[in-house]
Amino acid sequence: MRRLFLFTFLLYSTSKSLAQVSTVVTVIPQPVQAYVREGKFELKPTTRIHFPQGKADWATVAQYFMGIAQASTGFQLTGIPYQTVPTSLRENGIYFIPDERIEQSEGYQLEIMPLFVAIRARTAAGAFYGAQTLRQMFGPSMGSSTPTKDSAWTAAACIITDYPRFSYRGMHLDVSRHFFPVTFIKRYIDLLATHKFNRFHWHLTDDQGWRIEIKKYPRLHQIGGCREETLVGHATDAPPRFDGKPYCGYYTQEEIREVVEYARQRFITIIPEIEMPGHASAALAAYPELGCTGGPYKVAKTWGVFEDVFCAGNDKTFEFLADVLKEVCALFPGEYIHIGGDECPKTRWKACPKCQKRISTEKLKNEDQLQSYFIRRISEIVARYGKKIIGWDEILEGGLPAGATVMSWRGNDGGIAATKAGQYAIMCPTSHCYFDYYQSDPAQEPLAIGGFLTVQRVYDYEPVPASLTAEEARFILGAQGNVWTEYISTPEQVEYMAFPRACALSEVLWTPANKRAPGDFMRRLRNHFRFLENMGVNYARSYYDVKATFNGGYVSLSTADAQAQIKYTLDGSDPKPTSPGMYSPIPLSKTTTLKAAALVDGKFPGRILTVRYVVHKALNKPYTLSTQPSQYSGGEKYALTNGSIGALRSWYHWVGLQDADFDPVIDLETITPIQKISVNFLVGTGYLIYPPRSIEVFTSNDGENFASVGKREIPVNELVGNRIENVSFNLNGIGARYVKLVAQRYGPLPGSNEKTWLFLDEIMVE
Ligand code: TNX
Repeated sequence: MRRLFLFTFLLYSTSKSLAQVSTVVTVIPQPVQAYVREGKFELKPTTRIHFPQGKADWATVAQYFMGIAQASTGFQLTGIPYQTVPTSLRENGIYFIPDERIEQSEGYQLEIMPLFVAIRARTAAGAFYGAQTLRQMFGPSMGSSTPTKDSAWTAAACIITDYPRFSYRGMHLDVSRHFFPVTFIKRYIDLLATHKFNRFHWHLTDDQGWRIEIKKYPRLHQIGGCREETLVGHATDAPPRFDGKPYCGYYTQEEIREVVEYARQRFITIIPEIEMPGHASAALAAYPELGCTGGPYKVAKTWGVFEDVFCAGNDKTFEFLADVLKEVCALFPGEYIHIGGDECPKTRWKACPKCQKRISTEKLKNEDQLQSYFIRRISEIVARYGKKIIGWDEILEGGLPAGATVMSWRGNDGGIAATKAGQYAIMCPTSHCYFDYYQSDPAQEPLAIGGFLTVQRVYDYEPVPASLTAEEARFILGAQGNVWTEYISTPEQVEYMAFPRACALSEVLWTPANKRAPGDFMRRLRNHFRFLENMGVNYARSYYDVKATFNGGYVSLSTADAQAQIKYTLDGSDPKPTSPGMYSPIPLSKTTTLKAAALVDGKFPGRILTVRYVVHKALNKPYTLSTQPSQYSGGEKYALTNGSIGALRSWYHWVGLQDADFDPVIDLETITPIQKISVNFLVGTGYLIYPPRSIEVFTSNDGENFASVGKREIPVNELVGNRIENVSFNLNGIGARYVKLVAQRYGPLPGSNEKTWLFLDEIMVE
């Protein structure tokens, strides 16, 4: 036995002299080290799966692998427990072998040889990750849950040494805003396990629904688990519209246990989140005596932050939460309970005699310290049940309780502050980890909360902030992708938002930083897409979206996938594989609707881009502006005359000024007859984008003396909502060299000092 062991270990060390060939290994996340060998292993109906006897968790891993392999191959594989590690590995066998010499607790060595496969690991978790790698080595067909006949079940011979970079590799799912059934939660867990995630943060309570049964307080799921109706469209749309349908859902304790066990078998620890003191409307609707005003309260039916929160002055609140947490701690075996702590307005506490009394008796300075008091008390309660708390980075405000772990979401600062205080942090800044954000041009994507986060940007994420010392960096446990579901109402949409961004994050969390390579990741991702397809995952094809720029009268098209060929049309029809391909910029001499899509292996995997370019007399003409745009420049210097029209939800072509008027003076370079001048403006009051008060147009031949040729006051009666409006002026063929347009800003919001924005896209001169 020893001999064979030594022999295979020798192989590892001599293999270092071989060139490391990675193109055969298309696994995600990328393993630490992979050496390709001659030949391949073939899985046959007669292949035996060998695993150690008397080790329940190892048997689970072997069975898990057999389950997957049988589902996709249709083979009835045989599992054989062994008593001692066999002295020689038999032909046609896949061996799971406990091996104390593997250093990392989640590490493994996978040896795929033409005659056998060996997965060695110190723990069953390591063996599980080895099995996941082996599964991907068999190719995309191994993702299928129904037998596929036409596949050769072979894996390239190789030796892979692998272990994770971070110990906390998390994905989150909000089941409060929308509820997802147990069947989907299990599937989500499977998808996480496939990508070697080991934590599932289950966001179980929020304003819009309490989703976990608590035996002592049945009204939580009975009342708190139901809302009257749900907002339709975006929270910034006005007037708000509702669907008129009650929306209910919760998990029984039995279901929770079932999910916990399912996750355990996939080496995933669940972190349950019970939100407090804010995001508590659903709990207050069920037990109004826990709020400062006593209610009545309603389960929220729209999205946002709500002022009614748990009363911090009432001891009943803590008794109630202690009872709730007792049941929660008993259900979830992990060491952590997430207690929320984010976005807790202090309005009610300021006006609440009990809260104010607490502030004085506890000698607290203010409501921030009352929040800190609240969290500290809860952390003591959780400690009594043998657990530790995680909280959103707001738990730093007013003092971080000892032993608490910070989940840093408003950038990296919360995480940095925690590590500097010698406490643990999990990173999930909105900038790189919010998978509820748009992943491509919002104009083309399904409605989402906002933001912009591409798969490439997720891949570029570095969880350890550069400002940390090596000692502080040890306190960064890892990172997490967050899937908030205000705008995600179906399992399909969860998959769409989570994948492939979770694939990128899995590599950020698993693969050593110096082995990460964006180009190679994209190459493997293309292959992995087929694996996801076979798993039936509704991943976003946004990666294949075509981007267009119109410059100097020419359109250039590009897509993130360098191997794709871009096909386009200029006649409004959908592109076909036989349509012209984009090889050099396309000249446009008249207003045109362009359609384009990326062709890969004879198919269009992504969306068809549709854009309208306006060719007009001011196209590409230079202009001056008194105030230059900063953040929203429309992408180029003369974006107001670049022929590109802005879209709702998309900022690409809009030029925005905050608290300033637009006053472009366009030089048409020669005296030009003008029939019409028109301009679009954007209204998005939720984003402080307001209509102009007025628009006035002037012309001139010398650039100094301007005459007004038309002025329009913009009615301000319909102020709310998101829309695009157009204003046009008929000039009846006046000849002029210079055109000046003055769009007067809306000005500060009445009753507040907030500065509004004004957004224009194009000044069209015809
Ligand atoms: C902020 S992240 C929240 C959530 C929202 C999310 C939407 C955090 C701790 N709080 O309640 O769902 O933004 O992106």
